[in-house]
Amino acid sequence: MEAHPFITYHPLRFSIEESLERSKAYFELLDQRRSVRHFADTAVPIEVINHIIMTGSTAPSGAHKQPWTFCVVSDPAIKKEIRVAAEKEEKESYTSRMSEAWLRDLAPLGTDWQKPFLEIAPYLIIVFKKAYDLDADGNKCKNYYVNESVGLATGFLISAIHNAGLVTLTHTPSPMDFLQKILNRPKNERAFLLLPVGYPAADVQVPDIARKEKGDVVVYY
Ligand code: IYR
Repeated sequence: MEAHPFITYHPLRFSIEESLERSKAYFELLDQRRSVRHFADTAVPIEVINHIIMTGSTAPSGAHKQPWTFCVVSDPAIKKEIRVAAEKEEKESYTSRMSEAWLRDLAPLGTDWQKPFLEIAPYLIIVFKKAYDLDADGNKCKNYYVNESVGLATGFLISAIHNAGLVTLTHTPSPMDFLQKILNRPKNERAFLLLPVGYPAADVQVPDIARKEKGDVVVYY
């Protein structure tokens, strides 16, 4: 592959005081994020969703391959089809595939096999990972660190959703291959994560859980 020309990068520059202030403000912003399972059906402009998606797509990726596709579903018939298929898998998971220990770990979060948010949220964003790409002649081109790359893009996406005053949830119906079929995705794409996006239901409740303290997540050497 031909080398890219290099250009001068002009990074953001802040004083120490500004860095302190901005790093604290950004932490406080993201620390307010909660996974929300109850949505309002209030409309959200597609331009907001487009900005959010393009923010996700700024994530770093292996060899800059950007091995992701974001599918945005607002069509009620497709949302319903996804809900029916997801609930079928989830019912099976909750009643026989998940271990006792797993169900016990989930109990405080109040999840179950029913997923009404898949129809209520105005948008479902389904993130697909591309195991490989196809060039113009149909040859397979390898992608690298696909899970890491798509995980990073999804993280950026979630922070952008929160920043816009919207809420989401990382929904992981398992197995997820029904999404590839319903959305008619090419065979180099695999569903990675499903995120309902919208405004929260009025007076929405979330589990009373706390995040780990600094001493539990960081070690200095
Ligand atoms: N996929 C199921 C179960 C589930 C699993 C984990 I790990 C969670 O943190 C939450 C739910 C579901 O989406 O309900």
